Amino acid sequence: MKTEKQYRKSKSIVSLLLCLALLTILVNAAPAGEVVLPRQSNVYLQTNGSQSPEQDGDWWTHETHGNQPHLYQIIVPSGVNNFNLAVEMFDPESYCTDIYTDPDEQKANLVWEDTRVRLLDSDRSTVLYETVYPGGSSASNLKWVSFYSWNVTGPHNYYLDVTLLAGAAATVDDENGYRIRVVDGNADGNATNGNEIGLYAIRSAFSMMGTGDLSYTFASMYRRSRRP
Ligand SMILES: [Ca+2]
Ligand SMILES: [Ca+2]
Ligand SMILES: [Ca+2]
Ligand SMILES: [Ca+2]
Repeated sequence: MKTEKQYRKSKSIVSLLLCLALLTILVNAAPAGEVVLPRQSNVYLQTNGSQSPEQDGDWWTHETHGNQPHLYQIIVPSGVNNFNLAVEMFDPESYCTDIYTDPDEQKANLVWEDTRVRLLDSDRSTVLYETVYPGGSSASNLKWVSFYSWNVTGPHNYYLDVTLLAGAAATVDDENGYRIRVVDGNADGNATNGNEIGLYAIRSAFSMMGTGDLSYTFASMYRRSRRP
């Protein structure tokens, strides 16, 4: 078993966080309309507890800075009619048994915290569904699991927010890596006619896993506000 010192040293080598301040498009060109966020295999989304180490780079969730949950957007465009939208998550819980393949980190309080994922309506506040993935549970560890599926009609925007929850220990400092996917974002079978369901990161951070020189490529979409 690795000592805590070894653990921290290993993680400092393999992980690099990049905060997103802009709406970022990460649409995957995977078969059958699958849309995965993020699309590169050695990169995870990573939501950190509000008291996680500041130097790990998650401005959005830190209690003295953004102090907000990570936020993702699902855009259902016009032309989608009563389509069953299924969202799945990879490794949504905070629990790690292999520091070289799993980006989850327990950090200094040595307690695994729970992670809450909520589906919000277009107003970003009405909660349509939520589930809590228990910290320290192997049920979803390093595997895809269903989050939720529901019927959608466009145009309509949905949101997902992800938050580490403080448990009995009060401190919440885990760093939870995961992925999100829309199982099939191509409601009409035509992948190029502009009505594909999209999955986007609005507030998030990334964790890059691997050794040596690491890189990640992504595209950003800037929304120009209309002049009055
Ligand atoms: Ca895990
Ligand atoms: Ca913890
Ligand atoms: Ca995880
Ligand atoms: Ca289509």
